[in-house]
Formats: sequence, structure tokens, C-alpha cells
Amino acid sequence: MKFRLAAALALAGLVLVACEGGNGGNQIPPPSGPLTWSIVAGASAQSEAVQALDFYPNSVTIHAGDTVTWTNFTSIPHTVSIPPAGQSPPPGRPNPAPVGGTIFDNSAYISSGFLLNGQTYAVTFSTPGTYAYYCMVHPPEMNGQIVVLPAGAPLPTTPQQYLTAALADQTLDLQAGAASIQQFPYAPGGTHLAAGISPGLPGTQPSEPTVMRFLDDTTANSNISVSVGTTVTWTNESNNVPHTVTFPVLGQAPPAGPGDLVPPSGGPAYDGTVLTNSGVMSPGQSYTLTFTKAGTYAYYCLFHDGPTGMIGTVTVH
Ligand SMILES: [Cu+2]
Repeated sequence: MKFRLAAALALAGLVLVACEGGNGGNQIPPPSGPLTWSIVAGASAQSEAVQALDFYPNSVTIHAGDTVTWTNFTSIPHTVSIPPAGQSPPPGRPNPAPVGGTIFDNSAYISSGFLLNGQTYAVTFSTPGTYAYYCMVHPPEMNGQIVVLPAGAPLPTTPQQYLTAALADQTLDLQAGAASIQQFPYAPGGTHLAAGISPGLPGTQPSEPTVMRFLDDTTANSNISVSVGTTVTWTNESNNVPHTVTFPVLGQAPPAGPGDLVPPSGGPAYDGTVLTNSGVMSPGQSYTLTFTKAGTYAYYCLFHDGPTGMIGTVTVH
């Protein structure tokens, strides 16, 4: 039944085209319907240690009526949040739940909520215009743009060209992230560690790549060994994301994140008996702890200790 209806509509279309073709040519234009365009939200490498905080491709030009799908293949959440042109997304904590429907017509804000682990978000753009969109989890660096042209207008780039450029851009960002580990600014194997790192280090423009690891050297080693009484310092050497340094009571799991909802706790020393938490460490901020009792202590970033694996150990002997 559906097939017959479709065939009938197609036939009617042919008749219409034939009637409109004033000079009797028998060329029939190729069928042109709405297209679907694919964008990747974020990318990762090295067991998610290196994360690229961007949309690939970053700017896509489509026709009104086309659909864009975003997919996040990483395990850290991203959102696709689209305010009407010229407006900002709502302030405050990122909303994990979707807002609005699947059509964007420039009249109201819509958002995917949290996407992760292969989840997809599809939006049909009905109205010509230029629309900036944002990941609410990773401001300010993670944003993109959709340019919607009237149906039938020439498009500058084919889907295949976008795919090629997107893969190249993603590769460059992930390579730059991995290379930033070489910028580790302290003596390797010492008592000053990095809680995350990114190209350019703190004080530079937020970069798109970031390394979600505790680092004690230029190999992303997260496990150190010190003697009783040693003071260890961590500095967030990224320019783009917050981290925490959190030691739970020995043998216990860390508190559930995200890190900005768990208050700082504990004192300047740690012996395994009290939850000891830096609180949010913004880019450039440091945290110092003295270890007073022998043992092996696991510690966690409460933003990134899930599948991203931002976990280290301090062995005190
Ligand atoms: Cu972290």
C-alpha cells in the first residue's frame, strides 16, 4: 500500500515536471529531498585520556528542511544546545535532560541534554539563518555553527568533503592533545604533579584538546611513591577544564560527582582516615597535601573518574 502510494506520488511528480518543462525537453531533474548531515560531538584517544572538545565538522551549511545528527562516541557528556539566533543558552548548570523537540525553527531554545557513549541527537532545521550552538558542559571552547540556506540554494560543501575535513581536524586536535603531555612543566618523577594538561598550559586561550590524567612525568604516569612526611602538590595544567584531587577514606569509593557538587574537605595532611577533597581546581589552581602514614592511596578527579579514568595512586612508604 505504501509502495503504491509512493509510486503514485512519484508519477504525479513526473507529470508535473513534464507539464512545467515549457520547451518539451525530456530531461528530468534528479530527485532532491531533505538531506541528513552528520556531526561528531567530541572525540577521544588513548583510552579516553585525550579528549577533543569540539564539533567535527565545526560549521555546516545545509538547506532548510535538512536534518543534522550529532553523535558523541566518547564517555564524557556533551550537549548540543541551540538558542535562537543572537541569543545565549540559559545560564546555570548544564541540564542533562533534553529541552524542546526535534525541529529548530529559530523561535525557541532546544537542547539535546547529555549525549555520551554513542548517543545521537537529530534536529531538523526549518528556517534559513545562521545558528551558533554550544556544549553546555564545556564552555567556552566547545561550540559550532549551522548555516541554513533556503531550499534549492547552492551548497558550498558536499557531505563527503565535510567528512574528510572533519577527520583531519579531529586527528590534529587529538595529536595536539597527546603532544601536550610533553609540556609537563615539573621535574619528572618528583612531588609536583599535573592534574590534567592541555596545549599551551594555563593562561593561554582555551584549547580544544585536553588530557584527563594526573601526570607525574611526560608519559602520563599517575602513580607515585613517596616517603612518609612528603608534601605533594597538584596543579591543573589545562587551560580549559576543571579537575579535583580527591582522596576517599582508605578502601572506600570516592563520593559521586560531578566535582563541583562535592565540597572541599579534609585538612592539609592525609593519613587515609578522612575524605580529603580539593574542591574544584580551575585551570592554573594548585592543591597541596602532606602524607603522614604509610599505605597505598587511590585518588580521583570527581569530574573525570568514570570511564575516562582520571585516577591515580600515591604509595607512601
Ligand atoms: Cu578531571
